[in-house]
Amino acid sequence: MAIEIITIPDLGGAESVEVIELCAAVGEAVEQEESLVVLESDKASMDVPSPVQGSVVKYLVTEGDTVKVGDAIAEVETAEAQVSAEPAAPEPVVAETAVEEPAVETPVASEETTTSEQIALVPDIGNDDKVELIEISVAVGDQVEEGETLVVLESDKATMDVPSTLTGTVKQIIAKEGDKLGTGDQVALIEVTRGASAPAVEQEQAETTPELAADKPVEVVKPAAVAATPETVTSDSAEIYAGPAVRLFARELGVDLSQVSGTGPKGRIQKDDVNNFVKSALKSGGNTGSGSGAGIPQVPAIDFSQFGEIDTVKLSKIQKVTANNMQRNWLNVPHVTQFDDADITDLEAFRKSLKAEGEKRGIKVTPVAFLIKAAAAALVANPEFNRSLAGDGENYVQKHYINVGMAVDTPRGLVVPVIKDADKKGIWEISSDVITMATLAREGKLKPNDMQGGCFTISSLGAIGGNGFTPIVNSPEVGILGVSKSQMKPIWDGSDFQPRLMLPLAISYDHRVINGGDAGRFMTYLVKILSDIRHMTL
Ligand code: CAO
Repeated sequence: MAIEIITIPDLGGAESVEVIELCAAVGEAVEQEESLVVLESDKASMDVPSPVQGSVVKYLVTEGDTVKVGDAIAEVETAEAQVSAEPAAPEPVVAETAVEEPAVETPVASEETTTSEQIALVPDIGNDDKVELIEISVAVGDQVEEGETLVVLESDKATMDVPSTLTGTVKQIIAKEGDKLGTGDQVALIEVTRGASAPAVEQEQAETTPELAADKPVEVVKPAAVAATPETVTSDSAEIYAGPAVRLFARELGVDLSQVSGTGPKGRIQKDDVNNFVKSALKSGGNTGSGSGAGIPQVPAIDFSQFGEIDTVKLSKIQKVTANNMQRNWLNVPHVTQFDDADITDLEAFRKSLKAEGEKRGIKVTPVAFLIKAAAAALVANPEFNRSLAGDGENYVQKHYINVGMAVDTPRGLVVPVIKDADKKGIWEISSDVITMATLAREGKLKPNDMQGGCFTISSLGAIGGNGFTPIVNSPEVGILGVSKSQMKPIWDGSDFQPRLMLPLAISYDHRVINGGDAGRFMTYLVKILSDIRHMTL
């Protein structure tokens, strides 16, 4: 048995084309010359036939992917060694070639060393979701060390480096930019060279089956489980089943294809579908773009270059998601924002008194840590803020756990890591969590799980400045605290003005779930415990 990696053959001049159909199911037998995938350029569709007979182990592309000559599209398991019928396709990949007289295609095993080709996989990324490959950090021929970054993945909320689990030379990059990868998916083929002291079992196996060297399966390196089926892609544009010509047509008309129903095979969107959509939108006076609908006029597209020099810069995925979420939350949530100042003179004195011990522990106690602790206490005391509206509009969900998110501004965009069980943690532990999460956020190494499960969010601009701002609720949470810069102010104590350090706070809340009275109580409680942190211990 051998695994053949099937690649895109010469496309007759087409640069890059779209995969519009996967023709066989995983596990299905394919004959030589039977179609594996259908591609579509802006001019024509073309079938990519399998150069071998076998069964499909895995597709390495999904519908909607853009591919070019030489890209790997599928793994096909063949019954015996076959020379690829497709001259442009690379030779079969061979693994663990501790063979004395290797076949021409197989890597060399000298007396001193054995060479094997192994596949580096995506390690555990913390959940079952597939995330987009946004950057390939190595090139074919590069020497990589174990732990060195092979590719970078980006989820809705964070980017993550995928380190190589192997040391060796990159022979082939199996994944490509735009692919959706999850734990266990294949990233790259690495040629690993080992010393002569290869394990006995490998030697023996190789000696007994030298003629099958080319038939041996590619060795898959940690973790063992490899995703066996192509996942449904989840990115907005990839979910849309339409060819590039139709996409271009839709772009020209300003049509958001996610709103168009396809009438072609398997729901594929055709040019007529776009035409009909525009006609019916014009008739009903609606809009055709990605605006919110509901009669909200769109901001017109403007060619700014007519006014001066400009650059157009692609938004990062996080920036796009943030933009969508902000618009969604702003339009869906009836916001009210309430303001107050907390007297943090004593709190700051206490925080500063912890400095020496903090240095010993290697932890900086930041103001945000106290705000998280105080918000957690306020959520316990005011459970209305620890609710979410249920999707049915008939119920709300009361949460009995307290997880507090903190907004962190990073070069890639805004992310909100979550401090879990903040009510059960002391200031040292919260401070340590804050530093860890903020560092991971800035390095783009947060895992999806680090950003899930929040009940309430804090957005602090205190280190930057400002008197106040109105934060947007991070729905489905119902409250968010905006913190501005503290200032010394003269505060009347009944007989004199006293210099007190006052911290401006703003709480925005979802008025569908929280009444003004609830918010007033929450804010008053928060101000009380920040002004006298002994209340936090009660
Ligand atoms: N008023 C006045 N000064 C403040 C302040 C406030 N509300 N909050 C923080 N500061 C001061 C701190 O005291 C600190 O000064 P010292 O070093 O002299 O103590 C300085 O500003 C820097 O603060 P920090 O960054 O150490 O602490 P933090 O509690 O503000 O934040 C952390 C901690 C890890 C969250 C932070 O480093 C960070 O990443 N902040 C990002 C905040 C952010 O991106 N906000 C964007 C929100 S967008 O919606």
